Amino acid sequence: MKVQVCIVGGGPSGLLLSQLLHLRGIDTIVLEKYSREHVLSRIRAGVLEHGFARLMREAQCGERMDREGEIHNGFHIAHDGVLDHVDLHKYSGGNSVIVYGQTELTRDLYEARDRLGGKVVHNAEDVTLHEVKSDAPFVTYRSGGERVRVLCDFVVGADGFHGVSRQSIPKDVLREYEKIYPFGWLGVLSRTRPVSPELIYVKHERGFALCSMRSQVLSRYYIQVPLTDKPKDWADDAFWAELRRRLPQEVAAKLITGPSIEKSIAPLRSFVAEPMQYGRLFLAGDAAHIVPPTGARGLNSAASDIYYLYHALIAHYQKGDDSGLEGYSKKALARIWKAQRFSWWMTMLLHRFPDRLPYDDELQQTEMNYLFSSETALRLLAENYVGLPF
Ligand code: RFL
Ligand code: PHB
Repeated sequence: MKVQVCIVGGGPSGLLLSQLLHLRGIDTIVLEKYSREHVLSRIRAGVLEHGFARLMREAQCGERMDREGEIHNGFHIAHDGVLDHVDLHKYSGGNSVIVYGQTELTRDLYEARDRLGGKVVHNAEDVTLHEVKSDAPFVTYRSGGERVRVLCDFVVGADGFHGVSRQSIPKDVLREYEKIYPFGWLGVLSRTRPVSPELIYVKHERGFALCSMRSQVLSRYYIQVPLTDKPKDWADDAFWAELRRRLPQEVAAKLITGPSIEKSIAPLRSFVAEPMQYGRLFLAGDAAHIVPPTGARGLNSAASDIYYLYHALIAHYQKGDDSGLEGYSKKALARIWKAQRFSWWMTMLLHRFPDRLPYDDELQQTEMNYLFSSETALRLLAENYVGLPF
């Protein structure tokens, strides 16, 4: 089989790129390791920045997002028993974010790929990248016992943090930066009315908590837990009791609880791989970088990679201009490091660190007090949270 661009990974990054390229007449294939049901069972991002939403519309996939997604003009930070407000709209110069789940967004992308007859292979086993440094790269995979070879001009590695693409870059070329935080987030999805119309990020002496949502009837809550905890250690009642303890009283009093329909623990990690290009292989999204979810930047950072790569590939095929492809890694990384900085900052501001010094506590408290005493500080927070331009 021969295509122009072979995309490894059928998560949001891979599907969005394939849809955008297809609409501009560029032939792609998406190779996904798991079934569609499995990909759609993962509960991940909930907050989209307007740049991501714009790309979804450009990909002709924004209709349901615009109909069912909720525009949020602000969020709260609870700390020291008070509930402070961050007015995103006011402090970012009129911007906002959209609350729309990654699961639904991925479903929309799959349906759009189906409508256009896009090639998406599920349960692609043993995907292997070959000769990416040459002018004739190819990718092989197994499907139903048969070995398939895909010849292509370019390979895009959009196969997430645990994928094969990044590992196909030789160790002496790749530089990896990593920071592991000493805790995880235990997340619960429940068919209940959210406790607040806007998200609430909570800094508490027992640990961080977050009240989020997918819709007015579907809530998503998180609490910070030790990395040694497992979801089965947390019965629903224990989760709700711990969440309640971390919320300001007036919020806890309004919390509606119910059975969990999903419960999982995500470790918190910051990670960047450089460069994001090796020969004809281009990395995008979680395959190249990870942020702790605190600043809601992960999927949104994937969006800028896809935007740069999409435009670079169009310029290559339509104008024979390779400057975008050559500059991709540098351009993408410049924005990625800003998202890294912001996610690290929000994580440090809101979590309880087991090995902290009294000095660290004082700094964290000062940072919080400063934030809500300075319009300049709120502006910095708001412009990063709604998404820096790309
Ligand atoms: P994905 O979603 O991991 O998709 C990669 C796909 O590649 C497949 N794959 C392979 N395919 C073929 N061969 C192989 N060898 C393969 N290995 C893997 C996988 O099966 C998968 O389908 O990466 P992508 O597309 O780059 O998307 C990134 C986002 O998923 C991620 O950044 C966000 O979910 C992060 N994130 C958030 N981001 C936001 O922007 N806003 C948020 O509010 C937000 N909340 C979150 C989050 C992530 C979380 N977790 C669980 C890590 C909340 C949480 C709890
Ligand atoms: C979510 O709803 O899953 C969510 C929202 C905001 C974050 C992280 C996760 O910062």
